[in-house]
Amino acid sequence: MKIDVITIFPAMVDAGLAEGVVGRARTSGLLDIVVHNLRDFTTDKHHVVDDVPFGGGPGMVMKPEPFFAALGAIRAARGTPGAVILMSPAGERFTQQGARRLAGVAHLVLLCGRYEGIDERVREALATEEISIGDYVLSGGEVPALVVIDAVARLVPGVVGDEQSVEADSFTRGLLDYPHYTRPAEYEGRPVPEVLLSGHHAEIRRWRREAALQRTQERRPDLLATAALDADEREWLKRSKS
Ligand code: 9D3
Repeated sequence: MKIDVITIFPAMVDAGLAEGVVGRARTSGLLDIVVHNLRDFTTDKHHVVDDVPFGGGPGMVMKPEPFFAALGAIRAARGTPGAVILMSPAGERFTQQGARRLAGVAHLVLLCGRYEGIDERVREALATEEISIGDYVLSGGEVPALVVIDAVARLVPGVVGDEQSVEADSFTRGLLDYPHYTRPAEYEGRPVPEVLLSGHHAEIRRWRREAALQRTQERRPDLLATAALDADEREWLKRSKS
C-alpha cells in the first residue's frame, strides 16, 4: 500500500511512523509511505505557507498553492491516488469501518492542516473526502493522520504478524476485549481467575466471551446494537439483564 502525507511538520509524522508494526512494515516494504514537507512546494524566499484570512478575523489560513503543487508532484512521481483525505475537525468521524474501507484503497494521500484552517479551494478541488478523529480540538492534522495510518496499516495483510490477533480485535467483532492476565498467578493478593489456569479450553473461551459481553454492556452498551453476536451471546445478554 502507498501513502503520502503532506505536512509542515514532516519530522513529527516520520517519528510516529518509525516504530512498532508500522515502522517494521515500512522497512520491509509492505508499506510505501512518503512524508512531504509542504514548505518544499513554496516558491518564495521564506517558504511561506500561510496568509491572513480574506474578510478579516483571527489567525492565519493555509495558502492553496503549496498543496496544489505538492499533490501535482505526488501524482507525477507516484501516480493518481485512490483517495485524497483532508484531515479536518469538520470531517466525517473516523471509525474501524472507515479504516476497513481505506485499507482497500491502494494509494492514499493525507493532507494535514495547521493554523485556523486550509483555503477552501483545497477541499473543493483536491480532497475526495474529509476525516475527523473525534470531537476534541487538536492543533493540527498530523496526529490525526498518524491515527488513520496506524488503524489502516494494521489491516493490510502481513503488517501485523499475527493475523489471528487482527481478526480477534475487539472492534472487529464489535465488542470490547476481555481481561488479560499473565504470570504471576497471584499478585499483591489479586488472583488470576481460576478458569484461565484450568487448561479447559472450551471453558476459557466461554469465560472470555461472557467477560467481553459483560464489559461491553457495562461500559459501551451502544456497541451491542451493531455487534456480531451469535445465539448463545444474545441468550447470555437477555439473562444478564433479568
Ligand atoms: C480554534 C480553531 N477552531 C475554531 C472552531 C477550528 C479549528 C481549526 C483547526 C480547530 C482545530 C484545528 C486543528 N485540527 C485539525 O486539523 C484536525 C482535527 C481536530 O482538531 N480534531 C479531531 N480531528 C481532527 S483532524 C484534523
